[in-house]
Amino acid sequence: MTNSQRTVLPDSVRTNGATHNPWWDDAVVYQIYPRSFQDSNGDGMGDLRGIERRLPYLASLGVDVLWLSPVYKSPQCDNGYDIADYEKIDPRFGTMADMDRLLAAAHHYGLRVIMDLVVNHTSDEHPWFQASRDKNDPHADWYWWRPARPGHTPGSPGAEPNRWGGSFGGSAWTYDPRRGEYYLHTFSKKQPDLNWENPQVRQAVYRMMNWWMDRGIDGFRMDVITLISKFVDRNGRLPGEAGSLIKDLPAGEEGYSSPWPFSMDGPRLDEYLKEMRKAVFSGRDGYMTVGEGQGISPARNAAITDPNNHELDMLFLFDHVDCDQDGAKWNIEPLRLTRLKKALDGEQKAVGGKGWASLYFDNHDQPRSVSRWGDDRSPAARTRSAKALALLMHMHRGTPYIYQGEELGMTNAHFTRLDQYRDIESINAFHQRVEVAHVQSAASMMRSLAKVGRDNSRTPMQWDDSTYAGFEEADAVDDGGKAPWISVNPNKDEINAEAELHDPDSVFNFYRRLIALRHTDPVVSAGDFHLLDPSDEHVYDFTRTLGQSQIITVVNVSGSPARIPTQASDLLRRADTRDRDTRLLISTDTQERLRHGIRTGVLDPWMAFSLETRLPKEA
Ligand code: TEU
Repeated sequence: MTNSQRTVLPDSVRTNGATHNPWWDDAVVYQIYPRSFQDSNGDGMGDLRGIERRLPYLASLGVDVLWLSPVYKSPQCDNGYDIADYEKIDPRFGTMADMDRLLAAAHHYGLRVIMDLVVNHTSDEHPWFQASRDKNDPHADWYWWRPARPGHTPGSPGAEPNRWGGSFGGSAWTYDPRRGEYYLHTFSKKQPDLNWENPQVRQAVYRMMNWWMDRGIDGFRMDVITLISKFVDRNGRLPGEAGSLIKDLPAGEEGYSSPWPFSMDGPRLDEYLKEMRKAVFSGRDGYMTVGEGQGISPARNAAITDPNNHELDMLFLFDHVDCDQDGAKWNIEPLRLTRLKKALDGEQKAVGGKGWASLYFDNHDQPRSVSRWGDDRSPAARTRSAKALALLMHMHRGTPYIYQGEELGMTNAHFTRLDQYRDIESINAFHQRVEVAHVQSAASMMRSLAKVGRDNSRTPMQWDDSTYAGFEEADAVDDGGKAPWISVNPNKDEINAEAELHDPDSVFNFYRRLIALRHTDPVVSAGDFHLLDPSDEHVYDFTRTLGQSQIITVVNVSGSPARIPTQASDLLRRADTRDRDTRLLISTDTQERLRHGIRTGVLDPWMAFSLETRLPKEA
């Protein structure tokens, strides 16, 4: 889309006047997981040259911003979320020259590029951490080092400074014999947490961020940024440490206590974010920042993203993607739509006045939404449910994020053996829960992994129906290359970009229309959100209103026919009386089918639509 076709709204309408002309108020972001996107050299791993090759595809989809998951130098224990050098590109992905080329080429297509910023932790192979292992080095205090629990032999079980568990299994503490102390790692032992209390750490991070901004990137997606400030007592002790004034939580089913309540949205988070804003972004224009928002309530999101507070442009909240979990990540329940409504409504309402929302279902940590909350068991149900979920999400107010392949309706991997998984979280969780803590049987854990394991969204992008789905050439492998690092989903024969580009009814073309709508219809980007019928378990319905214009969105989030709930049916009836002022914006079905549904009050399975109407002026 050229800029001239875009609707430019006055400040008072864009984000309710709270932000001055943010360019991103009608933008759509596309997340690339580089190792699974496009391999250009036959080593089985996607790379920067591969991304460059696919820019025309991304431009034709119509997105505005590319978010690249980490491509920095890394031992890849967590697929790059363990960085050993922030200013180098990992050779698996290419070179810094490739990065510069990609940036220039993306900008040429009018696409901005934001990088993943992983600064809650580094790799244990980062020179900062290596230096920190020496108590006399200037970096000695750059990480969370603690002595063994008094009265225990360092390195022996039970000698850890507190009972915290790491997100990827086992204790959150690892003993380093060289230093004679433990270091904290919220994630794996190869991902030590940086000590943000130390101003030198913060300055080093800001320097590095400026270095990237000066190179021409357009902002950052900030990994677990809400974990950088941890709760410590007035003596600097973490909860549960010997002598600490704060207790840690009791141990959970896997034998460890959770650090999260004490590390999410900690006491100095606002201070750090403001400091970062000033040190990196003051005097810059045309950038965007989005933080991963673990532990951020909708109200806190409104404050952090309120432009007057100078922290972040937006955050990813978790309420809506966590709404089918019963306690642990691995205990998944079938979706109850009223819970999803409550979560999304809470997120939307809180930023009705000030602040901003991110809109997403899928990313590299989530399973594929079409398999999770849609229906991937037949091609027809898959296509319909993928569109229904897309329409539901994209008609909200905020910035939508599309994760690679979501625009094709790509599904979960449906792996059946543990050796098909690559993700450290999934593999460690299996061992921890099945073999160590015995909280789940092997069969039940395999079911959990198939539902919510992160590899579900990490299988290679499906470009065509060739052996490796166009992610990689089969010839390259025959010529001594390596097969893709993770198996290609066999459904590439049916689900692939090549087929969908030419099919006007494809999921891809549906996404294209949703994106264009956001660019051209100010009600989609700026209209106020209002949830209708919060207690209906089958149909998700809401309005967006801007001046006299109103969009009514109704989605049957089920594979059975569903009755249009009362509030929506009222509004539809009234819109019908103004039929010259009412038009269909987008729908999963033909006009005829849709009219039939509205007339009878019963929607087909996964039927979804948005109508726009003009409200009569109040007398
Ligand atoms: O994720 C942080 C996070 O807490 C989760 O979403 C995580 O993926 C896990 O599934 C919780 O069960 C971020 C990154 O997005 C993720 O890929 C990294 O593994 C993690 O941080 C560590 O950097």
